[in-house]
Amino acid sequence: MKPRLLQHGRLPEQTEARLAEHFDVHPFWAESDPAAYLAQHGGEFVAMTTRAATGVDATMLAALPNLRVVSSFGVGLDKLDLDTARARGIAVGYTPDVLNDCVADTAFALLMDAARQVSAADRYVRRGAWPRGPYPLTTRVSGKRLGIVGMGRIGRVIAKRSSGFDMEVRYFGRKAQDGVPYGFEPSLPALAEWADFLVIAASGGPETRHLVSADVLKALGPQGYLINIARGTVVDEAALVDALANQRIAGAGLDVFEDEPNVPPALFALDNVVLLPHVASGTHETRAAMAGLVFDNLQSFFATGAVLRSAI
Ligand code: 8YV
Repeated sequence: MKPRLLQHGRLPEQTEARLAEHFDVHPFWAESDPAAYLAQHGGEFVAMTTRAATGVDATMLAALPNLRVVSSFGVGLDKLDLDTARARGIAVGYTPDVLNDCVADTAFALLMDAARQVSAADRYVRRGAWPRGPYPLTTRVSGKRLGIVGMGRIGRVIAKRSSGFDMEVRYFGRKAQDGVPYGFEPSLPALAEWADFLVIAASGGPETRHLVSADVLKALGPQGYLINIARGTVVDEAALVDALANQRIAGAGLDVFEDEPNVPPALFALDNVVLLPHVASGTHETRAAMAGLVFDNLQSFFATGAVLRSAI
């Protein structure tokens, strides 16, 4: 008999087909009354899939008394109740590393766009403004100072990308990392003051909530740019909107927001901010690799008792 699996959130089509071959899958994302369904059927499930942005909270875990394994699509753990999973001996798999390159690429796309105003200049051409005069000058990227908040797997790849732009790199985090050839700055305001570009690559969750405060933005200053490919919660979004609207920082490139998919409307009219709909890992290649790992984590769990990439 195939193990019963609760699918929380859609996955790429081929992965859903592959899961259906090996598991007795219930498409929970299609339920009109999810709580009522879980109250009646929660005890049937031994496995579940979810997505980093969807997660699984304490209430849902309590409604799944026989759950043995969660396999999450994504690297973020801020929406997964790992403490409850650990206490109950539930294995949790996730998909780190396979997305590092594309997320770092997107950080650089945002950085280049914010500084050189690629999107704003494109809008300028499209609205027929060019014949009325040249586009204003923008800001050089090469040779500038890059501050990275969170020198983890993704932060390291962003730092590596920056060597092609001859940038000097320093970073802030919980502690200095062994084997990292960049300067550690133990104070975030000091890093922001030093940096021309401050890139957020830290995990989300309560520990990093509003780490980038109004004071940090003030330290970044009117010549500084903020790039966020991590989680919207790491930045005090109201303070960021205010800083952008009043040119207290030069600009920003944002892939993530505090209340996705809702973006503060005050940002829509501003040309000094580039807005993306949380797509940093969204390439065919990377999403296929992430989906493959969602499946492989489950298969490994049922073959060996352990997921390949454990979040716990
Ligand atoms: C995913 C992400 O697109 O991996 C993560 O944590 O934020 C993205 O790669 C998304 O969260 C999957 O639901």
